[in-house]
Amino acid sequence: MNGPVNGPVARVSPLPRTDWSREEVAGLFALPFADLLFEAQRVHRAVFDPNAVQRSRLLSVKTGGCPEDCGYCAQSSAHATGVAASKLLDADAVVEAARRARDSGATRFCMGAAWRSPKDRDLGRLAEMVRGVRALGLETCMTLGMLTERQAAALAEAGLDYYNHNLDTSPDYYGRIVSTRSYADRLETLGLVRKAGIRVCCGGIVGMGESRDDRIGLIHALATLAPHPESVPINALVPIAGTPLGDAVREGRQPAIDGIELARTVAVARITMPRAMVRLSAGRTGMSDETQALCFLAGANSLFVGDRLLTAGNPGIDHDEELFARLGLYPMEAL
Ligand code: SAM
Ligand code: DTB
Ligand code: SF4
Repeated sequence: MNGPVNGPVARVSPLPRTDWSREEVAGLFALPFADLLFEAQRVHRAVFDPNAVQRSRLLSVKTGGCPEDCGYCAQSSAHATGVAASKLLDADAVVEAARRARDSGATRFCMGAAWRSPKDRDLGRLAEMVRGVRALGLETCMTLGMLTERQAAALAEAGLDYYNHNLDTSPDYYGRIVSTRSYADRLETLGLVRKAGIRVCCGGIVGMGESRDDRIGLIHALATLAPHPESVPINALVPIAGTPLGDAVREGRQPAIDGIELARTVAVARITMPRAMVRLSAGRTGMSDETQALCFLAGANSLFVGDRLLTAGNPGIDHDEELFARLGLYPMEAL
């Protein structure tokens, strides 16, 4: 018999555990696909309405010219990607974009900046953005790079609901994708965000040439954060021309993530972090509707909507409305 029914499955519970062993996470990944999706559905249904999907909208509030060398990123100044660097947007322009996002059905507005870390002098304007977006009745999220304790406290004071800071991959593979910061740096900022009382959005990217073991390592790292991140974005690499990781895919040296392996990753995130919003994040333009449907079945319950992520494209609202209708999905009300 293939399915270790008395193995990892027996320990699965909708109550969040943070003591997952690597072996348990590996055991989940190794389950027959139907058993894995069945467990993911069981956990998902114990915690969430399985047909409700939360919708977030992204805006790049400061684009390009980033001093970090993340091998996947269009905005790193280490890569010639053709993305022009721009200054931090005015708060008014950001709030206007948030209003449009709200009117098109998003409940969370995520503001991203291509920084290693914010400058203290930017905090006033960032706080103004948070206050303005919140006043529209939207949840707020920012992703600005590494923070100091004081910066995290200032963002919390402004009312920031979520901070996005991804671990991206396993601790073992991390050095292959970024050299300008360490896994420990990421964990430190995540700790400061938690300490400031801001909810954590933390996930990773698949399809960067990592092994199954690295995907296990990523989910293990996330699922042993205590408490778990409230949001877990699972990004599929968007192969950006001019980036080392993007070019490897574009030139056929590296395959894109397999849809079934992506769905497995989503399912293991769902099972190990039952109360998290698991977001099928970047890379949906490269996925079939069937792959996305598998990911919802595997427990994804959040998406980025709109035709743009930060710099890359995203399926537009019309396509997503049609997909929702075909699958009988509906928007999740603000939590
Ligand atoms: N500079 C900040 C940072 O790195 O934390 C915030 C912005 S950064 C663009 C946010 C996240 O987007 C990254 O951590 C990465 O996980 C994801 N990302 C960036 N480029 C991507 C790509 N080409 N494909 C998939 N995910 C990507
Ligand atoms: C996350 O995990 N994915 C989003 C958000 N957090 C900030 C970003 C995706 C970026 C995709 C590439 C781009 O638009 O340049
Ligand atoms: Fe900079 Fe973030 Fe892009 Fe890395 S992922 S290069 S830190 S914007």
